[in-house]
Amino acid sequence: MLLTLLVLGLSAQTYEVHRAPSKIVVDGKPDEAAWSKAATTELHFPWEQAGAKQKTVVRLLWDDQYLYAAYDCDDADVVAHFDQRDDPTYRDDAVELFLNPNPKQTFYYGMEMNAKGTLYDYFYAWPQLLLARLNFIGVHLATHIRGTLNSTADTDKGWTLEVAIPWKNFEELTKTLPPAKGSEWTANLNRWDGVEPKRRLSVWADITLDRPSPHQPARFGKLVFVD
Ligand SMILES: [Ca+2]
Ligand SMILES: [Ca+2]
Repeated sequence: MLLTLLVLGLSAQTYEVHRAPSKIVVDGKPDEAAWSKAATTELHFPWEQAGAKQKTVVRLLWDDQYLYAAYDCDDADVVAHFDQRDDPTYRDDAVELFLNPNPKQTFYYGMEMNAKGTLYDYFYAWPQLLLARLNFIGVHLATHIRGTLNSTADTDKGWTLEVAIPWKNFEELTKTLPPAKGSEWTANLNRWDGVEPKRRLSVWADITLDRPSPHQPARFGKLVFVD
């Protein structure tokens, strides 16, 4: 029993999503006053992989229209090439947002976004079927590179990403949108950093697989929506 509690305690990530107190402009720079009201959380590195352990800080906010996310990625060499919707952006420098609005089941929505601001989105009827034909409607997404994209001639500082997702995109899994205060979704927040053969996955919720993978909805962390 004690061991079970310890294991659960170690795995349980919880993040309080605060309401944005003022307007956010989705321009790739999460520097609006509203972002200072968001809790910060840092991704971590459960697996041994090649490539540097570069820091990623994530923040989430919400308002009547949107769920917002901001990623701040330290990165000495920012690389991204894919530029079409539903391209395999996870092979570039990319961040991911996996969202399950109804944790009684294990289907979820995935968004994988590279440093160019290209979106690969899908509905994952876990584990049987990944439906990439699902395209979120009305998403605002932008990135800002602190350095030079796709140039190895210099040393970059990093990149940031802002995204705003209209609530209606989650209506297959919940009718309460925006979420009622105190309601709980589950999620994972991830980053693919670098390109093969030197690339590394960092995650928010450690999903305890032997191999690097962010997909394991039973092990996602918990988002709690608050004022
Ligand atoms: Ca902004
Ligand atoms: Ca899609």
